Amino acid sequence: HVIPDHRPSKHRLLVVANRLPVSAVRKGDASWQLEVSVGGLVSALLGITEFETRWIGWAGVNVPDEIGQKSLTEALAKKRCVPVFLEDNIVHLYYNGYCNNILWPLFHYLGIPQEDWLATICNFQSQFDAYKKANQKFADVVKENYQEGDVVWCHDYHLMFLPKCLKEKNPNMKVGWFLHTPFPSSEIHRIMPSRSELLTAVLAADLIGFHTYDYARHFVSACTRILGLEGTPVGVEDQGRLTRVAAFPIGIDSDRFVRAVQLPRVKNHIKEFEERFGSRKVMLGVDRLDMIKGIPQKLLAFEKFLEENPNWRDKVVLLQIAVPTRTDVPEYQKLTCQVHEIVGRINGRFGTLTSVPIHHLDRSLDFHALCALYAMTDVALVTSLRDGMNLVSYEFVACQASKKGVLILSEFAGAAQSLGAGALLVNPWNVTEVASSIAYALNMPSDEREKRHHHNYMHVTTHTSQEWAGTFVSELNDTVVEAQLRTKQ
Ligand code: ADQ
Repeated sequence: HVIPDHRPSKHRLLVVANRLPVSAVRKGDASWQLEVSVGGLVSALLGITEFETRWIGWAGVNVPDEIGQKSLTEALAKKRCVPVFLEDNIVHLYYNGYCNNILWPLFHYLGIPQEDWLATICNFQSQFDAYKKANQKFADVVKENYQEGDVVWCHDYHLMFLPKCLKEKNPNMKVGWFLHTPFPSSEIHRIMPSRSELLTAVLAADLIGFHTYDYARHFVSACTRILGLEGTPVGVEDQGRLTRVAAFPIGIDSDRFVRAVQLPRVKNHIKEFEERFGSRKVMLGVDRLDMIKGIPQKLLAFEKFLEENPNWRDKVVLLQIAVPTRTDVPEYQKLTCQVHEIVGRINGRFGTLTSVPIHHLDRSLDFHALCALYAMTDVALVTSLRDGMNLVSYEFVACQASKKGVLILSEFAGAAQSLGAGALLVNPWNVTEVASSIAYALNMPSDEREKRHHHNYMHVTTHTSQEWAGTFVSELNDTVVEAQLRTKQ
């Protein structure tokens, strides 16, 4: 049957995410410097014109005093942002502890970090309590800002309890939840002491979204196996109430990248890089320095490639740009050391007095330099051990209209399901396979490169972030309207 369109002209969309898209630095008692960060989610939501968007999230700073809280709230209001204030000890247990030490590694199949697994298990309950408390704080702020008819879109593993908190307060609120990481096999989710509570809490939402069909399927299996609920082709049913579960693969604001490579500023960067690397082929890795990105595995594969292909040694360079994250965590510090050690070894083995095979940078690049690198690269190497989607692979493709370079992509990144036909898919744990894919990519005939690039370019430029956000929000709206009609019948 046809669902009547009950959508009013300009409803508000409340986007709730752990971090606001703005970072705040305190300049004085009542003055703040705000810096907007243009991440994937921000540009995705810029494309939604049907709704008036407001953000609710943590500003990333501890503001214990009322004067500060009031002035920051006022400053952020001009950017359509509403802050959630969290005390330091809650942030420590909720964000560093439960979110990043437990959910992040488990959702990426890494298990509990080995170094402090005893402490993690002993502190589990206090971290979980802090997680629930933090989610409740987010819910309080949503409630204060909610107006009848608003659509509320909760994001990511930080806020799995939020749908429950929101629906308890207002069962009629339209609530959606989207996970940016993978949802693991139910066998992994089972490990979590809070496995049932988490699933039940998130099921309070009207619509649950994942990047891929596999993640959605894992989630439905977890609900059937752990909670004993019924999985249907469209979601999970609990005592007659249906929560819709579906795949909504994210994209990028491809126009922004396609246009950027035409800018004189970017063209100058490209020229500079081309002069610097001369006739050498350029391979590129751009990642946050995180365990899930498989940077050591990538380097080992490149080393094997150089070992097996002496003729390529002075003809190729790998640029690895790794932006540091969570630098205070020992596990991440260890990863940095490990990466530096491997880079040093490879450069020592295969470098010459005038050149080295790997340029490794521990930093982020500005947007224009990044686009220039994407545009002049011959082969991009994405070797995530697990990755919800991986937007770097999309950004690379969007910037390659003229070069038509090759994408080597991990089969464990969500992007493998959308760019798989154009990319060379690899298992990042198999360094021999990755090394031979590098050789294949560098030698690939131009007609094959063009065909593969065309496939990916069409995908990236049509499945954009704006389309992703628009589809999710309108499905959420329709899901609720449909459910209301069903209960009236
Ligand atoms: P991330 O794990 O951060 O995102 P990704 O999707 O690749 O991974 O996005 C990273 C973003 O940061 C890209 O826009 C990229 O340009 C930028 N970036 C990364 N390294 C950089 C560097 N060195 N310099 C400059 N910019 C850099 C999470 C999930 C992903 C999922 C996204 C979106 O882990 O799987 O695709 O959310 O849902």
